[in-house]
Amino acid sequence: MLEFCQALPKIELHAHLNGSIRNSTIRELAASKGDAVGLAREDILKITEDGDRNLAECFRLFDLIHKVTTEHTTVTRITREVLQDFADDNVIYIEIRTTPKDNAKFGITKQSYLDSVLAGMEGYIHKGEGSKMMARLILSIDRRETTEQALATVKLAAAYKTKGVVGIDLSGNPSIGEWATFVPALRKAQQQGLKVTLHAGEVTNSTEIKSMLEMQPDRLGHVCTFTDDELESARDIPIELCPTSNLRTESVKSYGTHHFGKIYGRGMPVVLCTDDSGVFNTTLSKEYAIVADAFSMDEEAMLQLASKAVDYIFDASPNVRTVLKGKFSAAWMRWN
Ligand code: 6MZ
Repeated sequence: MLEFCQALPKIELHAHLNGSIRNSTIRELAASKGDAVGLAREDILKITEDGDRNLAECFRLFDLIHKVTTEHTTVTRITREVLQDFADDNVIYIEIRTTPKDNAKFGITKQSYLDSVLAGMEGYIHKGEGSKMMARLILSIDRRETTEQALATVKLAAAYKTKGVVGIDLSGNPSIGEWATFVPALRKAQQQGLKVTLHAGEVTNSTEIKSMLEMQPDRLGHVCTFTDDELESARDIPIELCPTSNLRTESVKSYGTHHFGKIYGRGMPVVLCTDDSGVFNTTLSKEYAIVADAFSMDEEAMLQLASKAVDYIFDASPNVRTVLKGKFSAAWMRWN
């Protein structure tokens, strides 16, 4: 099944840039500047080892990774490498997401960070010409940020709509930050015609989930703690599910009990994603194979699942959808 999933054309809609960096690149960056930024050998091992880590540990790892991705050239390099890795895994369209960062010490502003990411995406932001994977960008608001910082990210996203930015994401440590802090920016994004996806229910917080659903986001990520009623209220919202991430961060107990089963079983819109392929040592093909195995799904069901994701992308261009649908039609022909 893994081989079949590798050959399958796939769409990735939930992948964080700094969580998707190759381990070899992290090691190389840390070796060249680890001491200067206070990154110890044990820290590098922690980032690159293949073990489970709970959510809190995970966010400590991201802070360590951010210590070595502080230069514009590095940001461009990791973007290029991450996209190459997804393309090599037969991903035909990706919406990569990242948090624009201000870092005065290194001469980085949110805008210059964004420009560096877009430089790494060069060649991938086409509308379907040629055979190369298409890529779009979602700008993340980190739950540590203030209302002003979140608004600054949305302002940037709106200004870069014609350059490949398609939406706004709310992410970061789910145990910190107040929903009310982010509402002005998220509403602004909706007013500006940007799509919105929210990390929802990574930890139990029914009040926040209710407010999130009232906002009518375009997609939701994770939804691990959603009750049956909450899932029913989210019935028409495409859900981004990341099985390995959820298992490794101890948000779900096993693949077999992953809420994919419930969501898919109810016929709700769902897309499989990697979340942080570097940190969790996974690929999108592996996520498909894991789900096929855990829920006894055959090749036809997996092809169907992969094809449906075209309907959930944020890029509104009919041409892009037509090209993607054409690639899935070709895959169906080959399979038959
Ligand atoms: C919530 C997550 C996440 O933005 O620096 N991030 N937020 N839940 C998760 N589940 C494990 N995984 C990653 O990529 C790293 C950032 O993405 C968010 C966190 O804010 C993390 O700092 P960028 O490219």
